[in-house]
Amino acid sequence: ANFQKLNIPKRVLELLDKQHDDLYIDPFECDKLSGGEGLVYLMLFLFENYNLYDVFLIKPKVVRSYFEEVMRGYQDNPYHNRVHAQDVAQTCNFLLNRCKFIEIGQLDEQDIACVLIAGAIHDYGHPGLTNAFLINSKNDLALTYNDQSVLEMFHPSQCFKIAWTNQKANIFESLTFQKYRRIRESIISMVLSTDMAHHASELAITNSRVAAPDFEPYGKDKQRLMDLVVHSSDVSNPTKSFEIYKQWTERVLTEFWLQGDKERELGLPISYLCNRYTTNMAEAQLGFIDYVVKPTFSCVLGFLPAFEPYLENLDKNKAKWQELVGYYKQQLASIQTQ
Ligand code: 8BR
Ligand code: ZN
Ligand code: ZN
Repeated sequence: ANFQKLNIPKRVLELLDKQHDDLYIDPFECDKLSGGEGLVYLMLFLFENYNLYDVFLIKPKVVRSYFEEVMRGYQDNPYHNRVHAQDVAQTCNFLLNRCKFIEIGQLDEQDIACVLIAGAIHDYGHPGLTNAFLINSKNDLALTYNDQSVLEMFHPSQCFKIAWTNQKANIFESLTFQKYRRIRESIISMVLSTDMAHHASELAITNSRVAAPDFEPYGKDKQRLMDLVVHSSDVSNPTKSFEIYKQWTERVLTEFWLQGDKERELGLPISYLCNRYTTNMAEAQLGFIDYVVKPTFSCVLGFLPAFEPYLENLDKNKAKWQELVGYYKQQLASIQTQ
C-alpha cells in the first residue's frame, strides 16, 4: 500500500498507520488533527490498505469525493455526527482486522468494503431526533417510511442517491449491475440492523446460529455476522476507555435531553432517557451495559474469540459509573430545588 499519495496530513497518517485497527484510537483526536475530515481520511486509508479500489474499479479521487459528500451530510449533532460515523467505521475495522473477522468469515475485498462503507454511512443525515420522535411529531421522514425503521431506511437511501447524483463521487459507477445489487443489498442490511427495535429479536437468532451445528461464518451466516459487526460497533462506546466512553455518553444524553425539551414544548410524551430533570446518566449506563452491550458482545465473542480481553472493559466501566450514581443523583436533586 502507498499511503503517501493520498495527501493525508502527516500527523493523521501517523495516527492511522499506528492505530488504524486499534480499539483505543481516539476519534475526537483524529477528527481534530484532520481539521474535521477524519472520516474521509480514514476511508481513504482503509481503501488503500485493503486495496478496495479494485472492487469498484475507480480512482482514489472518486472515493475522496464520495466520502467528502458523506461527511458533509452529517449534521453537527452532539452525538450523531461525523465523529460517531468515523468511530463506528474504525470499530468495524478493529473487529475485521484485529479480531480476525476477515479470516473467520473468509471475507473478500467486496465484503470488507461493504462493512466499512456501512459503518461510515450508517447515520448519514441524522436529525438528532429518534424514530419515536419523528413518528410522534408526524415528521415527513416518518410519513415517507411508514414509521418502519425510519432513520435506518433514510441513511442508506440518501447515501446511494448522493452517488448517483454526483458523477465525480459515484463509487458504484463501474460495477456490473449484478455486483452493484449484491453490494447494495449487503450495505442496506447492515444499516437496517442498527435499528435498536430489531436488536433483541436479531440477537436471539444470531446466538442460535452461532451455537448451531451447521454454523457457517464464511457461508450462509456471513451476512448475519456482518450485520452484527456493524450493530455492535454502533453500541461499542462502553467497551472503550472510560475517558472516551464518558464523552460519548454526555453527548448522547445531551442530544436526548434536547429532544425531551422539544417533546415537552410540543406536548408529546417525553421519551425514555430524554427527560433532563429525571434521567440519571450513570444509572442509564448501567442498564445500557447490562441489557444491550454485554449481550451483544457476548454474541460477538461466540465467533470472534480474540475480542475476549476487551470484554472486561465493560465491568471496569460499570464500576466507574457505579461510583458516579450518587453524584448524578445530587445534581438532579439540586436542579429540582431551583
Ligand atoms: P442509536 O445510535 O441508533 O441511537 O442506538 C443506540 C441506543 O443505545 C441509543 O438510542 C440509546 O438509547 C442507547 N445508548 C445509551 Br442509554 N447510552 C449509549 C451510549 N453511551 N452510546 C450509544 N448508545 C447509547
Ligand atoms: Zn443510528
Ligand atoms: Zn450510530
